[in-house]
Amino acid sequence: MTPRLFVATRNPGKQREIRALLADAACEVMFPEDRGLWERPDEAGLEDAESFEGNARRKAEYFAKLARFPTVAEDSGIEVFALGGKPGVRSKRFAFPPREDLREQDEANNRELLVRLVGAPPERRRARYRCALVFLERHDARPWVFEGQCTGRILETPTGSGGFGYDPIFFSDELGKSFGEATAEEKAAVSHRGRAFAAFAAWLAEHPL
Ligand code: ITT
Repeated sequence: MTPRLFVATRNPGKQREIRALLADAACEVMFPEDRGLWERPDEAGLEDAESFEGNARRKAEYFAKLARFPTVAEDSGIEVFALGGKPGVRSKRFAFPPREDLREQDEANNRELLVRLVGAPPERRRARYRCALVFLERHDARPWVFEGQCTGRILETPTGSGGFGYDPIFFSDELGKSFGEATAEEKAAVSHRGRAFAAFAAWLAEHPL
């Protein structure tokens, strides 16, 4: 039987990317809704650690306990160097606390970041995306951590409609265009998430579930 891997994210943009990133891994990928795990009130306080790794670890432990399968969780976000790394671990709730309507949330976050950088020259718009991924064989097992990042700058206006979140305003150094303009494959090849999951997939190939 194909081993199953639980992926602890409810974000549809992440789910789409992670499904593709793990397409060649020898496992069946399941998300919370595939296990009938609907959002509970205690999930709201899960992500209050001060690091991406800390948040990913808390999500992985929480869901591994509920799902009872080997579990991977990731926490990610964008850091603008001239803003001291903001929004960072608060990327999702930069403009306001999390809302049901993710599209509205993403647009408000992008507006907030653009407002904070009004008039800033290119060198003050430098930024990076970061992703920390934590894998747990069981909820109380030793955590395995994988990380990825990619650099770029914040554009003055949103460009392109691909990806999700901050993608239309993130101009990738490596692609020479925004993640909003990139295809899913182009983004996956250089993105923070693509890199973290590539490292995890290589590890999985050596440590089958
Ligand atoms: P889960 O916790 O359920 O995984 P989430 O949306 O709450 O989903 P995070 O707490 O990790 O995810 O928040 C990450 C935020 O950072 C996300 O809402 C986006 O605004 C932003 N972000 C992360 N990766 C991104 C990417 O590849 N493209 C655009 N924005 C991204």
